[in-house]
Amino acid sequence: MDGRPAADRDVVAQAAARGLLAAQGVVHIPAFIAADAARALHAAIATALDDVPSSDYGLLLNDTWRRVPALESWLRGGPLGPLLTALYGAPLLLFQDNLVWKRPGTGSAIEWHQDYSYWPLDRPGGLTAWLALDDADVDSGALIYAPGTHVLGECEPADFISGSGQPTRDDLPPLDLAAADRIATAQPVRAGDLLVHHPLVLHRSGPNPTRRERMGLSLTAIDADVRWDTAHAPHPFALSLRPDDGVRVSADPHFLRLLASGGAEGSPRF
Ligand SMILES: O=C(O)CCC(=O)C(=O)O
Repeated sequence: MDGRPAADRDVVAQAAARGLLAAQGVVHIPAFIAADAARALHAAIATALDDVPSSDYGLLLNDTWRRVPALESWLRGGPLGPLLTALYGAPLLLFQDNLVWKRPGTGSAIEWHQDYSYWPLDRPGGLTAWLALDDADVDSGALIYAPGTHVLGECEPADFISGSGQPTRDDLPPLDLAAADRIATAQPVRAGDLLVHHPLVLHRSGPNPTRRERMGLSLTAIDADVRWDTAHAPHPFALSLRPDDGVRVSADPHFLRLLASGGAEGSPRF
């Protein structure tokens, strides 16, 4: 304790988190939710998805929140909206989530990539929030970042899953994977921690050959001003929602608003 009132400490912590995000492209927020709450979300997701098959990458699923009521109510009334809005500084909506559940013995890595490469959107406006629903270290597939690489701008898309066939983009600079490897920094987490990263920061994660579970939920929060650009990247929403390019994504009620003030559980914690 530093003797300052709690509200002042929050302001200082928030400024520090924004500074880290701007400088490194990623900020780690330990114990964002209680470990028990993270375990409860893990259990609710596992129960809802018991019929969904895994691959050698584990169980990867888009828009998990639409199948798991406990997750939906956490997103609507929990602390995520307030925190992300405070970090980003403008209204956000939840574009999608991507569950990455690396069960024990998951053999494949997720390769270096920038998240924006896979968004059918006109700009990298927004943040990715990655919620740890298990403890994870580098042996069990924790995220690994190349800090600061968000300032390089958009690079050529990479197949973050081998063979996923991302279209090539000769107009963009190649990813410098050797440089990323040199500065690679693993980010171990405990269940309930949150990582928030810039859509252009390079990151990857290894396999999980351990006997431990490693469930993480990657949440794409986008600026309410971002518009559709389906030529930017292939995405299932292009087929299911058939959006018109140039229109604001926020015009579609399909997407959840991430509110700056949540419910009883919803005050931001830095
Ligand atoms: O959870 C993982 O292993 C990968 C997540 C990821 O690449 C992301 O959140 O953008």
